[in-house]
Amino acid sequence: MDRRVVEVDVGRSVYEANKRLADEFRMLLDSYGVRAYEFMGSPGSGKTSLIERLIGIALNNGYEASSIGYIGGDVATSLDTERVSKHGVQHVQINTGNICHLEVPHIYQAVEKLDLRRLKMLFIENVGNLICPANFPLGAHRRVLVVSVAEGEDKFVKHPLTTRLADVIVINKVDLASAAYVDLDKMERDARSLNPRAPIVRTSARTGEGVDKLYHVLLGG
Ligand SMILES: Nc1nc2c(ncn2[C@@H]2O[C@H](COP(=O)(O)OP(=O)(O)OP(=O)(O)O)[C@@H](O)[C@H]2O)c(=O)[nH]1
Ligand SMILES: [Mg+2]
Repeated sequence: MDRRVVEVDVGRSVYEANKRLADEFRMLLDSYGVRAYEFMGSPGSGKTSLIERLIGIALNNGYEASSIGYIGGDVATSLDTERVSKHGVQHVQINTGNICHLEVPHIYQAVEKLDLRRLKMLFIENVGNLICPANFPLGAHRRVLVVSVAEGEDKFVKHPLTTRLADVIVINKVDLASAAYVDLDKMERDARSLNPRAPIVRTSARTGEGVDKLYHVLLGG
């Protein structure tokens, strides 16, 4: 390794304790028959926009609004929850203050405000951050990583841990790919080299391209 590069090793006990809590929360969800999807990604990558699109598809497919839940994590504001609440779904905003990711205790507080007995599908939007959420799984059945082309071509290789841990990888804002001079095939190859198992879906939350495919990947797997 280049001697000028320093790698930081954080103690494992915090991560392990969180993982145990996440497993317990997953069991709670399973006991109510709820499927949960966690969305991680940089600020502005399109997490809320994609969730809104997916909610729209679920409603068109016959899901009742009350059977869909949304927990939005943000440092401040309830802007995302206000957007999502327009679809009539159950919703809770969590403001983390200066914490850069959600943790399981946040989610327990949030679900107290949801009617779990009615829920079938729960979207959890983590705080916009490509680093911190990775080590703190929340117990969702699928962890969805959203990277937009506007962030640059290199985000997967610069964030290998988050890329490896994702169950589904989304390359969003493909409508802007040529304007951003991004090679989508190269992005996909980079993601695939780090994570051979996760489906990779190209989407535009603006035009709707690829969102049906994402919906089926999430519900199918
Ligand atoms: N052109 C284009 N714009 C998009 C797309 N997806 C989202 N946007 C826009 O990008 C901006 C950020 O989208 P959000 O959905 O709020 O992003 P986010 O990841 O939820 O952001 P945070 O919650 O702040 O982390 C908004 O102006 C969206 O309209 C897309 O596929 N194409
Ligand atoms: Mg958002």
